[in-house]
Amino acid sequence: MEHTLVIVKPDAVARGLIGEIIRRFEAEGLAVRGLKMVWLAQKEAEGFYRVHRQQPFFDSLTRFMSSGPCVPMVLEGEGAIGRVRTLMGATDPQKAAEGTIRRSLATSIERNVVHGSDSAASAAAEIPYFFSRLETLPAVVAGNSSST
Ligand code: IDP
Ligand code: MG
Repeated sequence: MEHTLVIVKPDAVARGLIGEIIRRFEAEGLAVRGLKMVWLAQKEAEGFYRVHRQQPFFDSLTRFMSSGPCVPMVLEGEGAIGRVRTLMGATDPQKAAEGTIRRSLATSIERNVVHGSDSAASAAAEIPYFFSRLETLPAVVAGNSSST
């Protein structure tokens, strides 16, 4: 079983889309294994998105991600990382495939309602950024390399 970090971003929380976004993942057979609401400080958003620190959109992105509460979660399933990326759609909602979460719900390339880890290495770094071992189920803590 694979695990990935998903975040319902502050734009989606403000628009009342938490349930709709979780519903779309659950409807595809992905299981919620960790869930919380947090309000990041900008420094914490900068830490999470540090790979993008040289990007021109970094300051705007981290202000957006700290503009209100967001809902990080751990999703579990066979091939969960890739499946979540497919269900989310491209970063730019105008380029996202029909029926994807971003195409259906996002309002701009920045305010694109959802985050999903882009690789096993990213998931392994991003899950513990938000979740301690007390806050996830045992299989999540064991990691993506586990055979369970
Ligand atoms: P991803 O979320 O599809 O993996 P990344 O390239 O990792 O996309 O970018 C992280 C986040 O930064 C995006 O989800 C989006 O919120 C924001 N972002 C990416 N590219 C741009 C841009 O060109 N302008 C503004 N914001 C952007
Ligand atoms: Mg990314």
